[in-house]
Order: sequence, then structure tokens, then C-alpha cells
Amino acid sequence: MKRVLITGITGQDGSYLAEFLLKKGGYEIHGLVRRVALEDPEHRLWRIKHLLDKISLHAGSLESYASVFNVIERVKPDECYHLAAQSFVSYSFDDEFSTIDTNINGTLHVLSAIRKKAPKCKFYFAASSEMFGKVREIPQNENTPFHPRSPYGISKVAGFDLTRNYREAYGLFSCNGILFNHESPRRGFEFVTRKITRTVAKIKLGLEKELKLGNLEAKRDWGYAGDYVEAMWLMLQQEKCDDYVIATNETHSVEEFVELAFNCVDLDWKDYVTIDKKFYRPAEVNQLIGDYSKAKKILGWRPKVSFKELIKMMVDSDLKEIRS
Ligand code: G4F
Repeated sequence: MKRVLITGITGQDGSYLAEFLLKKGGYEIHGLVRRVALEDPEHRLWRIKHLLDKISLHAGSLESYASVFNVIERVKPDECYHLAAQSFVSYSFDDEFSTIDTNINGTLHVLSAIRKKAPKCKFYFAASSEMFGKVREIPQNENTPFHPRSPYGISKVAGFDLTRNYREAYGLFSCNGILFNHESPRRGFEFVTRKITRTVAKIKLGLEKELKLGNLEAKRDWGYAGDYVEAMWLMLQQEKCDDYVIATNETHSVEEFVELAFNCVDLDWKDYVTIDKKFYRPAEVNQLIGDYSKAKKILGWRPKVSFKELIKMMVDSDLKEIRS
């Protein structure tokens, strides 16, 4: 059995990855979680509720080197997927200090502990298309220069560089997955896609009257999270560690997402959406679109769920959840 450690196992990606590895078989799965999560499983472990008897959870805090070190010493993982982060871009403008602290030091703590206690462990870092920020070329690939536009984006560039440096300096098998936006019915409500699909479902069921949004013109490359965790795993199964863009090579505006989501319930979005400046960001990333041809060629990976299918999946799931 291979031992795997997932930080951020309680999140969208962590839960899909744990499911994916359990289905693959041959994995003993460990997750690093905050102590508060263990104390409040109802609210904090809902995404992995159905897996709890098949995985082991360890209390620890990314901000504490000692606690990360202890968990890695205990688990001695063969593979480590470092997914935990303060991942809400908007919040990173309100509290840049905690975002920078958790995302940069957290990554450094995991890398350093692996180097000391499990140097053969293969390491995956959840890098992000937010690193491209004010994009220098369209579409973005592994060679596109970074120009982050938020404390979150800056923290991910640092994590990317740390991951590459541990590879080059200490020979660690460490990969960066540069994932573009990826969504699902398990997405947090603060992100625009889930905010939209949840509110559309509530409006349809008569529980809400309007949807307040910020910048409708921003464009993103949106894929399905369930597809993207397979790419993470594939990166760690290669002979050579490397960095990969994972995306759909399509871009759509927030407005297009809104329109299609309302179409799913036969409503016209213009009757319900209002603009609220409070959801605008001090610096916006206007357009992201990823070129995943390297992942296609080397990993044999491609996205399976289309933009339209993703929106329908999320709206249907929100309708079902609210009805029940
Ligand atoms: O859903 P978002 O908050 O995601 P964002 O900022 O693109 O970041 C997500 O994807 C990254 C990968 O590129 C991840 F690294 C990151 O952790 C996260 O998962 O916002 C998407 C767009 C933005 O342009 C935002 O300005 O939607 C626009 N938007 C318009 N109205 C809104 C809203 N975003 C939110 N969250 N809420 C709104 O009301």
C-alpha cells in the first residue's frame, strides 16, 4: 500500500482526490486537518463525510512547522498533495497577511518536513492560473511569465518557486499543477460559480428575489474539479517531475455563466441580476485561458465535462439540495 498525505482534504479538490485514490486502490489515505474541523465535523467535514471510515485524519496547522513536521514524520507519505490554502482571491485583499502566511509558510513547512522526513515522497503543489494575472499572452502555457494581481496570486507564485527550488536544490520529486478555475457542486459558496448556481436555484424555488454580483465581464477558463484531480495524480506517476497547465482551453465571461445558469431553470437573468460595486476587486484578472497541450501530450490528460454540462450539473445539484 502506498501512503498518501493530502493537505486540504476537506475542500472541494481534496474530497474528489481522496475519492479518486480510493477508487484506484492501493492507497492508504491520510489528511491533515485543523483541530477545529475534527471538533465540528457536521460543518467542516461534510465533503468527506462518506469517506471518514476509509481515511485517517491528523490534526495540525500549516502555520506551525512543528505540527506539519510531526504529521509527516508519523505518516511518512509516498505521495503528498498540498492543496490547503486560503484560496479565495477576494479575501486575500482584505487580509493579505494571513493569506501570505498560510500559503507561503504553509508550503515551505510541508516541503521542508518532506525533505527531512520523507525525501523519496512525490510532492504536488496546487499552483494557480491566478499567477498569470495581467496576462502576457493568450492562451497561457507553462512558459508564460507571471504577473499576479492579488496577494493570493503572489502567494501562489512563491509556492510555485519554492516547489521548483526544492526540485532543483534537493532533488525532491516536486510538481506544480497550474490549475485554471475548476468548479463542482462541492464548490464553496463564496466563489462566483456556486454563488450563481445556488442563488439561481433559490430564485427558482421562490426563496430569493435577486442575485448581486460584481464584474460580469471577467473571463475565466472553467473546468470540472472531478476531472482535474486525475491530472494531479498523473503528474506524480511520471518518471520525471515537471510543471503542467491544467485547463479547458476555452474562456467564458461571468455574464455567460449567469445566462446559462438562468437558462437551466427557464428564467431570464436580466430580470434578477444587479451589480454591486462591493464585489469588485482592487485589481482584477480580466481574462484567463489555458493551453493544456503539454498535459495532453505527456500525461494523456484532457477535460471531459463541458462548460454547459458543468453549469447544469451545479444548478441541478443545488435545486436537489435545497428541495431536500
Ligand atoms: O469565483 P472567483 O472568486 O474565482 P477566482 O478569483 O477566479 O479564483 C479561483 O480560481 C483560481 C484559479 O484561477 C484559484 F486559484 C482560486 O483559488 C479560486 O479558486 O471569481 C471569478 C471571477 C472574478 O473575476 C470576479 O471578479 O468572478 C468575478 N465576480 C463577479 N462577481 C465575482 C463576483 N466573484 C465572486 N467571488 N463573487 C461575486 O459576486
